[in-house]
Amino acid sequence: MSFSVGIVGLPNVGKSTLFKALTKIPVDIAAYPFTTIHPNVGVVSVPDERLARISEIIKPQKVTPTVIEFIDIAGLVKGAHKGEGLGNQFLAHIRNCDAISEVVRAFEDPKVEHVAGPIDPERDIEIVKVELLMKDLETLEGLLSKAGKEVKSKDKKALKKEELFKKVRDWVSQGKLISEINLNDEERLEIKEYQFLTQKPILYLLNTDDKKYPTSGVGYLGMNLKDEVELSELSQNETKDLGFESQLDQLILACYNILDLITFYTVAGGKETRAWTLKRGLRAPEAGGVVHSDFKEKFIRAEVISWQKLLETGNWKEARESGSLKIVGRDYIVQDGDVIEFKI
Ligand SMILES: Nc1nc2c(ncn2[C@@H]2O[C@H](COP(=O)(O)OP(=O)(O)OP(=O)(O)O)[C@@H](O)[C@H]2O)c(=O)[nH]1
Ligand SMILES: [Mg+2]
Repeated sequence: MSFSVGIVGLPNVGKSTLFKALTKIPVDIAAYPFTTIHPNVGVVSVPDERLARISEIIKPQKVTPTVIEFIDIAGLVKGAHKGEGLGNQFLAHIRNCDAISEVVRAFEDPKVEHVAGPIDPERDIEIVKVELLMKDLETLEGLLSKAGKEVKSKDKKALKKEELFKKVRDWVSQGKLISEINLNDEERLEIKEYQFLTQKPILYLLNTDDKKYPTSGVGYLGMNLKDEVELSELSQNETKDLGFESQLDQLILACYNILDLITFYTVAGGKETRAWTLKRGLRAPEAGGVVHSDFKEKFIRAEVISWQKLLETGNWKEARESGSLKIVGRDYIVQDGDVIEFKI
């Protein structure tokens, strides 16, 4: 299972252009709004210097990076939550994603219509924010009316849940994203199952060729997607001379980071070095489950070494013999960069 990032934004801002640059999948890109109707789905390898370094010493037959999924979703417009434009359907697609990468248009081009009027990134961000909030509000009202019925049966748990829904509803109706509301861990977990749109982490991507915008900041990257897609069609040799540095890797890693993911590695007895993705804070059997369902169910113990330590010792056998491999049990919390061998 991979984690997914939904590419979200107004029509004609460059969402499919980004998707194509990332995945190389030939999708429809055109200068009219609502070119994309059904979502495009593709997976992208996560760039990983550490995997390359580990592979240099293990020398496996095969090297497999971990992946992240991108979903190019139909453009949304003001009033989408009430059915404007392509309406509500795309909101369901956003619901299924783990994070959002919002493409914001800052490029000027008279040939490419902008449905909201003149170029104005801040206004566009606000439009999308309001739509996502309105959708969450609608979901919360639905949950509250359902909870109201359950509360009549005087169930303590139901009562507590209703209180939580009310608290969240009040904040959302004041324009606060659910990810920004001050909730404790228990509350956060409690509402997680409802997959609220504004509880998902967001990375803003400003699509611009204007040097007045900085290329990165907190929660945002600036890049020119038209250049990126053109560059992605060239071979490595051709791009070398252009002196253009792609920022796609930076974008993939930024998405990885907002999802709070870590990477661990397996070496399969030297046959294949492979990177895997795990939610931060999970334990060894869960990591095993990512590799193979048996590794979770029949987990006994695991041998673990950090990737740096493995490089220092030189190879797996050496690491074992010198006592650098740690033997860990079910409770071990997997760390970013661990190289693991599961024992079942
Ligand atoms: N000048 C310029 N044009 C761009 C840039 N990025 C995308 N475009 C053009 O803008 C138009 C729309 O791009 P798409 O990638 O199809 O936009 P979209 O957001 O997927 O649009 P919808 O699917 O309709 O919601 C195309 O003609 C692209 O070539 C850019 O950075 N500069
Ligand atoms: Mg599109």
